[in-house]
Amino acid sequence: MSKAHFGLIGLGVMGENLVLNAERNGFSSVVFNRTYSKTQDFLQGRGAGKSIEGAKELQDFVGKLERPRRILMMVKAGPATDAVIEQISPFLEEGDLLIDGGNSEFRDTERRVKDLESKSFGYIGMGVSGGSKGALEGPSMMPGGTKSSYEAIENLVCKMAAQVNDGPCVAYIGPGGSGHFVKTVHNGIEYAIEQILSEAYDLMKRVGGMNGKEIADVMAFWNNTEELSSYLVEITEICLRAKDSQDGIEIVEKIMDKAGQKGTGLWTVVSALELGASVPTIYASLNARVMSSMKNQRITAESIISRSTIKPFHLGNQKDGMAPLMDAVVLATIASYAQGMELMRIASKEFNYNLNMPSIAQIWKGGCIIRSELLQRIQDAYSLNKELPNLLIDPWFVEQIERRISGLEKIVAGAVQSGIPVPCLSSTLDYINSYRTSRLPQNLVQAMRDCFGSHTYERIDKVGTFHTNWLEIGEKK
Ligand code: NBP
Repeated sequence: MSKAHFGLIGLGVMGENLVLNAERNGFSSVVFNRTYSKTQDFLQGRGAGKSIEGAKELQDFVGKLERPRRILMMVKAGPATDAVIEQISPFLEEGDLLIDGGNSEFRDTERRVKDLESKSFGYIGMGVSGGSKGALEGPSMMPGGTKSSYEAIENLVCKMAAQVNDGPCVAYIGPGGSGHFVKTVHNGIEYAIEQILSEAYDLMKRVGGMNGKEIADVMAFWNNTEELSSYLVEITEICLRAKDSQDGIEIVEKIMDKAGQKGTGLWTVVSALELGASVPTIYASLNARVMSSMKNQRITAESIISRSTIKPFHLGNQKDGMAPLMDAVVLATIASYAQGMELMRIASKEFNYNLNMPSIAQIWKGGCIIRSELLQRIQDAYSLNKELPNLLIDPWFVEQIERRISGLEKIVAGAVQSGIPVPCLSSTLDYINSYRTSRLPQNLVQAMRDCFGSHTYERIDKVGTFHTNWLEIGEKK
């Protein structure tokens, strides 16, 4: 019997769809799942009548694959991934390749690449984005590891990936854990855009008094513009239109206002802090989730600390897509991408990833959760200038800032006066204002640090490191 082209471990939401995708693209497959009943259910259900067979034991699974073996693991990140690697390793032979498609922490991937390659196996850490539908129809994939390992799966992943005008949404990212690093940043940007759209919804609801249908109409308008046309705006409209079949009430209004933040969003912010990258809009979205989960405390605090009353202010007209609010959402979305790209640029230097920024923008244009028309502009900006320090200074983005900043200012000011939290919108304004200010007040921070701790400081009028005996020369009234 001929051996199968491709093996998949982990028949969860993603694994099931990815193996159907591979099979549809001409790769006969073998599947393995820890709980065998799931394998049986799959083979009798969605996998029936296809070039997919199952295996109950890992040894049998490995034996059914052509060499060098290409095995995709789609299991929970962390100890589960290590457990699978440990269990399958005794059955692998030189040149066989393991691909981790889960949301692994990039340092775990660095370790696994080294470990597996020292045993003459190949190892690819591959971020996969697109949810269950993307996994089936064509996801965006971010594979990192040794180039020769990538070449062994290039044909497979290029066929499985989403396709856009200039090619498949997959490309070699770089060595080690770079693929998972890029996926982590992708998810950080995803957190931010979700929060930005939620803040816009909150303002339209609480200040504008708009209902779900009216807000959904605005999302539809935004989705027809170059600046905001995106998968996340599209699904926001869909979510807002969904009604409970029992009572006709919008389902969104019945959902508990708590969101978790473990994993990739957290890792994005931790990496940014470690690398000295400024990502305030992304951080604000993470913190918004932390605050959201403190539901009981918020309920208590609302009855203790009196809140500002809502003072109506102009969010815009529905027929022109709530122009000032749209300005604010566009700039916060741009800031989220800019911060993510900046974080990757810094990480690329620090970890020698040699990331190709236009290529990353290209593979995010289709299949993934943050796909948007804006990514074409981002790709163009980095194609024009591979060393661009920040997207905000590319001419097209400068024009956006100049055209829209007064809208962002008005929206943030109005929200502040009404006591409505807009963490992503307000931190975007601070981000842009800080970035376009050549002299910030950190001169005083440096003076204080030198005053209490002799930390020294640099001067703008002479070269060197200086210390002042502040208590002697400074005057106190
Ligand atoms: P699911 O939660 O649907 O499935 C998890 C799979 O992991 C199951 O097949 C489960 O086997 C297996 N597994 C676990 Br849990 N512990 C295991 C262990 N110790 N040994 C062997 N197998 C184990 O996950 P999913 O949503 O398909 O996600 C899979 C990976 O892809 C995760 O890393 C996730 O973060 C990532 N991801 C998910 C999405 C998404 O939209 N869902 C998108 C992108 C990436 P069992 O059946 O025996 O429990």
